[in-house]
Amino acid sequence: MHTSIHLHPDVAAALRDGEPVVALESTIIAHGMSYPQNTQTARAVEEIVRSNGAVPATIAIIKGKCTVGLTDEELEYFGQAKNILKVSLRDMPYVISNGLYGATTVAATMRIAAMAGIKIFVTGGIGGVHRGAENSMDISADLTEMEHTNVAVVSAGVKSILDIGLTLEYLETKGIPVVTLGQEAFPSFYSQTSGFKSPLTLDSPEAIAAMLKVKWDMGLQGSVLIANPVPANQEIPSDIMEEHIVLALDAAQRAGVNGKDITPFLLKYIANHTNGESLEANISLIKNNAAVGAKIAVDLSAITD
Ligand code: PSU
Ligand code: MN
Repeated sequence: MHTSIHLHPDVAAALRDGEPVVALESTIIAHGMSYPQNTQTARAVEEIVRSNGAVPATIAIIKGKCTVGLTDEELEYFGQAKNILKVSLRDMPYVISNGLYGATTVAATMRIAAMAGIKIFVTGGIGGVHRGAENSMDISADLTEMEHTNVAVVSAGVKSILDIGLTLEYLETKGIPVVTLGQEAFPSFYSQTSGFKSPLTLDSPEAIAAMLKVKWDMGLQGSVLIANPVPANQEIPSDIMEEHIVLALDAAQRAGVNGKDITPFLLKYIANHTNGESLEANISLIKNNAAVGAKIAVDLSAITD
């Protein structure tokens, strides 16, 4: 195994015994939510994974080591520390060679999960093709990573800060299956719908696990994007979100924000301008994803020999 990887003993034991493990990202802790909701949510999510029969493995880079499964103190540090670098794939060698701390995005978390042998990864929303990408060329490395790496991603769909239509096109081009749990509409994070139909629909975690097994058994490389709609009683309708998103994009442009800073800027702006309502939806959908991801991991390990 790669020398700069460190497994938490619980994670190492579960992987050795072929027990289900669920990877979780750390950018959402350091850059996606503010303190103390970030650490409270991260702990609650780990607990939900456990209560659904899998072992949680929150992934981050600690003093240059890819760390799979954080201690409670480490998790607290990521929640509180300022200036933790947001680490996507291109940032990994720099952060590791300099012995730094890094909060891993979907792309970096997937890569480290794959190095450790974890198949299922739970997050809130993935990065994708940004609105205006025809000029900015801003397409998240989450998508290119999903083309190559055999780790399935459980999300609440794609946030409409992105161009959802182009993101779905990109996923199709790269051969990445997109499957929504239990409904035909593709969800958009805060909302159960997006105006787009999901390319695929399956009705149970078990059916999704069966699809993952077939894909990887056939040697079809890459991820599957699993979309799990936000619970109905927590959803914010997409027309209301759209108003906030337009204002957030405008504020980002006026502030000259670009590159890796744009996604955290938009997330923060929206959280600050929706009176905590979006934060509540965010917390609820990630917990919901944790339960589904753990069930998929349990079902997948049951059919894996
Ligand atoms: N989208 C969300 N919530 C998030 C992110 C994206 O709805 O927290 C975070 C994830 O860590 C994702 C990253 O991998 O932002 C994407 O950043 P970028 O667009 O710079 O690739
Ligand atoms: Mn980008």
